[in-house]
Amino acid sequence: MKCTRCRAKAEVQLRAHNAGFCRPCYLFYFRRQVERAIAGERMFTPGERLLVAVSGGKDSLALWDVLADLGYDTTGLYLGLGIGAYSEQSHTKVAQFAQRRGLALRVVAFEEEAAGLAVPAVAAATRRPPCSACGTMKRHHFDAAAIDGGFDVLVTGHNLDDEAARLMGNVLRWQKDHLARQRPVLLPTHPRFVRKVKPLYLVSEYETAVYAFMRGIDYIVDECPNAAGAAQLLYKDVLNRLEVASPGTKLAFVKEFLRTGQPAFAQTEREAPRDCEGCGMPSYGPLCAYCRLVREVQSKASAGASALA
Ligand code: Q46
Ligand code: ZN
Repeated sequence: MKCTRCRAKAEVQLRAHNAGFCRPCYLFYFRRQVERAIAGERMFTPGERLLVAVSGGKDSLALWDVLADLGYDTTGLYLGLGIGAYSEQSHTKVAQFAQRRGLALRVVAFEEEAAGLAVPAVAAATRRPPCSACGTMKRHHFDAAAIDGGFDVLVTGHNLDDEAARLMGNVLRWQKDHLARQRPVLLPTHPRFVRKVKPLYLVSEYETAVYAFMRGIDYIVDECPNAAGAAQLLYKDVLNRLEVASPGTKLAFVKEFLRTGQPAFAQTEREAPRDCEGCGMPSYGPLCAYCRLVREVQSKASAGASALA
C-alpha cells in the first residue's frame, strides 16, 4: 500500500479512514486530527493554561506530546492512586516523560492526602468496587487541581474507543443524564469547575499507539489490575469486532451520536451544582461524592480503632 499523502511506501493502514501513511505523513496526519478536534470544538486557545491529566498510558502521553509540540502552555497532572506496582510504574513513566521533554508536572498522591485514601484501601473500607471509589476520587482531584492551580482547561486523553465504549454502556442502560454530558467539551456549570475537553475523541486507540511508538514514547503497557472484567473492556471488544466487519463503525457511532442524538439529551441536563459543605467544590447535595466517601472511610477507621481499644 502507498502513502495517501506522498505515495511513498505506507507503514500504517487506517481502514476506518480508507487511508495509509508513511511515518512522517502519519505523524503529520495524527497532529492534524488533534488540531482539527481542538479547532472544530473550540476546545481552547493558545493563550490558555492547560492542565493535562496523564496516567502514564499511551493516550495521555501522546496527547501531551502533541500539545507541547503545538506550542500550548501545558502542565501535566498525575494522580497517585496507590494501586501497588501499577501506580509506581505509571508514575515513573510520567515523571521520565516530563523530565525528558522539560514539561511541568504536578503530582497528587491519594495516600498522602490523608491516611487510608489509597484506592484499594478506600474500596475495602467502603465495600465499593475499586473503580467506583477511584472514579469519584479522580474526578474530585482533577477538578480541585485545575481550579487551585489557576488553569483554564482540564484536558484528558479519552480516545475514540473510550468514547464509543462509554456511549455503548450509556445507551444500553439509557442513562439519559450521562448521555446529556457525553461531549468532547464540557463547559463549567460552577465557578469551581473549569472547561473539560477531550482532543483525542475521534482518534482510535490503535492510532495513538502507533503515534506513541513512532515518537518513541515510553508508556506503561499494563492496564490497571482493576480494569480486568470491567464492562468497558467488554464493550470495547464488541465494538472492535464490529469494526473489523465494518471499518468506520466506531467513528460513525460517536460522531453521529454527537451530531444527532446528543442535542436531544442535552436538554435534560440536571440543574447547576451548589457548593459542597465539606470542601467547597461543586456538589449536587450538601456534601459532594468525594467528601461522602472520605467521611465513610474515616468513620470506618474510627469505628475500627474504638473496637480495638
Ligand atoms: S485506574 Fe481506577 Fe481505572 Fe484502575 S481502579 Fe478502575 S478506574 S481501572 S481508568
Ligand atoms: Zn466536598
